[in-house]
Amino acid sequence: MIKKIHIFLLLLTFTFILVSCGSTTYTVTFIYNEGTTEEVNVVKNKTVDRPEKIIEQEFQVFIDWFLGESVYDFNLPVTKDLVIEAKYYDFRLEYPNQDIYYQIFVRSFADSDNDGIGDLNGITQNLDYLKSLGITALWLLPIHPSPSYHGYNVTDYYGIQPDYGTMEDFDNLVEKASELGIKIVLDLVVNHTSDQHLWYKEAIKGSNNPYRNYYLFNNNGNAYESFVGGMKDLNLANPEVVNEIYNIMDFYIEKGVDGFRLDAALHFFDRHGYKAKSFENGVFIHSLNSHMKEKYGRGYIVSEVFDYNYLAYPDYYIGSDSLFDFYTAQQIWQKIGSGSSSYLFVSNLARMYNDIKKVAPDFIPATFLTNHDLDRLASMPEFKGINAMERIKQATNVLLTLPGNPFIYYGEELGMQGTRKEGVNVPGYGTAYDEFRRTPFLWGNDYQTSWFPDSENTLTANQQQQSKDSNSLYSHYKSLIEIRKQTPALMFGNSFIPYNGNSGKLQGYIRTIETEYFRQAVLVIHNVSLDTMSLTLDHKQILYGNLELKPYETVIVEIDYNSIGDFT
Ligand SMILES: [Ca+2]
Ligand SMILES: [Ca+2]
Repeated sequence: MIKKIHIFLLLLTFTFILVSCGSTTYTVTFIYNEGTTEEVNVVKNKTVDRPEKIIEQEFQVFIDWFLGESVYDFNLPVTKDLVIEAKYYDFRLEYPNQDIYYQIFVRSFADSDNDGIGDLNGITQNLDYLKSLGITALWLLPIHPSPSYHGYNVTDYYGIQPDYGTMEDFDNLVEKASELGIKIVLDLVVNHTSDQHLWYKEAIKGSNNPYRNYYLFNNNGNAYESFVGGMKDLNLANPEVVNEIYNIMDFYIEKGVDGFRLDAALHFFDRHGYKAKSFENGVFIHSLNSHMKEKYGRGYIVSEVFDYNYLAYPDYYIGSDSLFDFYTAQQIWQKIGSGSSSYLFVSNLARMYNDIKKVAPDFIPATFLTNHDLDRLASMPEFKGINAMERIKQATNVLLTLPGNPFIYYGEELGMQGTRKEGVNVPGYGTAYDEFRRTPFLWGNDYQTSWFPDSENTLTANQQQQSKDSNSLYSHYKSLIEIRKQTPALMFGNSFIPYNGNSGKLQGYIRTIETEYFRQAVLVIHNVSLDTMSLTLDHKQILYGNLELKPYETVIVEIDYNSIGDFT
């Protein structure tokens, strides 16, 4: 009892002292990212400690703690309740269209209902796979009704190929992908339609039909076609056709799609006896892109100009955010793959980048190693023979350290094989050509499709196997993607400065980024030779690899931004 009285008196005294000294406390509220808050009580006229933890989200860099518009001074005594907010530089806001893409041929990717054909629900159910691989955006090959297996002759731009599912399935995919921060870009095939499209069925009824001018008929009544196989070129000079295209774009942008891949842009204004000029195609793309951006304030256009010569690329950048970089792809095959004239690799790329930059300073090259119209990388002669896997991995290192948006063709992360075969008869399928470049993704589980009997990948390790192997190509992709995402100088912007130590054995470049709050310089060096190369570099940290480069290895180091001049 006496003890209790003592404690009571002690408390009373303590309270009295506190009150007599005027020692009130104030609440300092720290607001972290996404509204997470933490409250700290501070005695009047004392200082508050700077929080130790900083919550950075993907593609954000912490700037500082702000009281209102000013950086908070943690040396100041606290004299009232305060709300101090963390501010971040968000690269996503500055570079809204820079992503790491995964290109999906829906028919071959993932089958959700066991009919052997890949479908939209199969993608939705494997978004966790894509998220874990690290990609941030998907390009879906055509998803609309079409008489062909590949879908590039569309019969209804507002429908979903029944094999692939329904419009509800598509909406669900967009919603679920968006929840994971994965964008969706659709193949917009408007150079031509199927000859089974309603517009064309009308157009052939006679020269007075209202749809006649949707196509390019000559005096003999033949509609122009850039490609054989029931694909009739649209008349893109007809404002009614342009309006139809605007409506298709609006329909999907309003569904939450993030942009479009323009198929066959090289052929937009071709007609009977006339080859389109790159300039007029570029200006047309500009009209589509500005329609989208003016109406919705967002969107992304990546154009397919199937040309290994880059001279026309600047014209296409008049209207495109991105252009598929066939030139760089070929440089990678030749100079990384087969190793011919490797000493020219970086200087060749720099020359192209500089030419494009004059026209489009913010250009985003859409880099790739291969796609649905090309043989698989692992099947190319350039990537066969000695050190084949090392060279495939180095090609991956190049892809994931160059400027722009890397596009990974599904299955490349597994090193799938596939080559075009010229009209061979495939038992159980029929005559096949490009199907071998577009074969079922190797899940090794129930999602694997079976619409085409693949005979080229019997020895390729499947996804289940490769995900358990830290040395697999899949694991390599995953780690390089992770490094790119965590390194703003690699992920954003289009800087590319040749390294001054380039030779026939080493090819390197510096990637930089500079913003008001953050700057970074990263040096990437590829050993393109069969010799082990030991490097001595003054660096801040090694992001990947090590300075003793074995044949076809790559090292990525962060260097002091002020020392760039020492390396260039
Ligand atoms: Ca299916
Ligand atoms: Ca055309």
